[in-house]
Amino acid sequence: MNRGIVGAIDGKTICAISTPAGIGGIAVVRVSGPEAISITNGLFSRDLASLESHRAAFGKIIRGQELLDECLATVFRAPGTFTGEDTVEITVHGSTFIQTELIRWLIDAGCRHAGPGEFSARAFLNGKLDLTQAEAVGDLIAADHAGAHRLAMNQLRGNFSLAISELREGLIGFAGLLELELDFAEEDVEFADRSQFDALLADLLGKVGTLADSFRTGNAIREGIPVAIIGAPNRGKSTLLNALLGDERAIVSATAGTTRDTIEDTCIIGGKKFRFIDTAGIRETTDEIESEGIRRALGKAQGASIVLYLFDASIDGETDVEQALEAAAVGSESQTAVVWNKTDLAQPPAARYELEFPISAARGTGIESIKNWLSTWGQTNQDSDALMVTNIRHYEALVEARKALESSRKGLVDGVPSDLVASDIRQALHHLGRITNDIDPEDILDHIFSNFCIGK
Ligand SMILES: Nc1nc2c(ncn2[C@@H]2O[C@H](COP(=O)(O)OP(=O)(O)OP(=O)(O)O)[C@@H](O)[C@H]2O)c(=O)[nH]1
Ligand SMILES: [Mg+2]
Repeated sequence: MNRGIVGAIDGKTICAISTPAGIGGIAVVRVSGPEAISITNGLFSRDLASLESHRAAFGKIIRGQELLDECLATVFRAPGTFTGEDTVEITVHGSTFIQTELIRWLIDAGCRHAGPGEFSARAFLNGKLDLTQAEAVGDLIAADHAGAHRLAMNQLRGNFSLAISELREGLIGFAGLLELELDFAEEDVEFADRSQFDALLADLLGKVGTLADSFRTGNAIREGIPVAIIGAPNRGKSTLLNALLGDERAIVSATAGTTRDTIEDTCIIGGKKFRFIDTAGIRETTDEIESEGIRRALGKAQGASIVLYLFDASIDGETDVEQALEAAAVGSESQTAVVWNKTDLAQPPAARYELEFPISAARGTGIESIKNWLSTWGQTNQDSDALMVTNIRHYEALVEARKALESSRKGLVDGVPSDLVASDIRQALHHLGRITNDIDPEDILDHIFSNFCIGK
């Protein structure tokens, strides 16, 4: 039977290389578990057993007559460690031979090789992190730009968990009163004030809704905010893509219909990652390949957070811009900017839309103002650090909690029996609890930790 990571946690001392695979100046091997200090001690030239917690000792890795490396061993004593167990971090020279040999020596001495995410899973099981924080460790390591880093850090510091537990606490009190009513069902009393309850549910629904709705933005910030560049052929879409990326990524030519497939690439602007998507020029065509390209272009426009719709100032002056935007049926959740290109050849018509950028993609003028505008995307007016949901598991739980809250609110209005309302409230509590600390069935935990890599 396939035992998952959580099921496989056996109280044994584990070891793994925690730095990336390959050669480096140094590498860190982590050992965690009840025998972490004694096992490492058996391979180390100096006495680690007497070393204070959070202290490092410089020494040699030695087995019998065999000298493997000179290294630093840092001792962390339970419970004040990441995993909550005794831990030793051995910093060796980063040769692949030394790293794998050290792991082999540790295993010979009684360690087990850690499973993926097992250090974090142990931290969770020992109550050092709640689930959202354990997940944030993974996100923090994966963050490759400031936006993703800030979201992960916020979550790691427990801000998200705090918001969820506040929501739960609000509900728990009322749930208790409702349950009490059930105990006194014979007497037909109401302990829970219905109008207060309705106000509480309305407030919670607002908060849960805001969090759930932040997923689209939060996820885009983490993965790269999708920006589709669309317009008729030859408007300079590929030239704009290249200008935004600062790279000759796409082929540019005076032939209409140059770009067939969509071309995507990311770059970081103002600490946020953007995923720019250059697309095939939209026009009536009988060419099968081009038609497919146009179909994909329109699809990308619909899935994008931002659409840059390009017009050519030298030929589109009379074009019905509104109709073109409508025909592209840009998704209601995308923000569209009208971009007038080739302003080196002609002046664009007087601005009529909320967002218009006059540019010359070929000369690079106006590109900065597009970038400045992009870098403000996703910022709420009040607080640029507003909590955002970035994890699909959290999003799903919030959506379920919202459903249960809506149903209990409706139940109150319709005067359904208290036990049904109470059952909806319990559902809402269950879904909120799932996000942070409810001990879920093992398979869910396994699913979460198996997305980690070994050594985490
Ligand atoms: N004068 C001028 N020419 C430009 C500008 N931007 C692009 N062009 C030219 O316009 C032509 C079309 O540019 P592309 O970037 O290939 O246009 P596109 O929208 O990607 O075209 P398709 O892929 O065919 O849909 C090329 O000859 C570019 O050099 C500009 O700002 N000024
Ligand atoms: Mg093109």
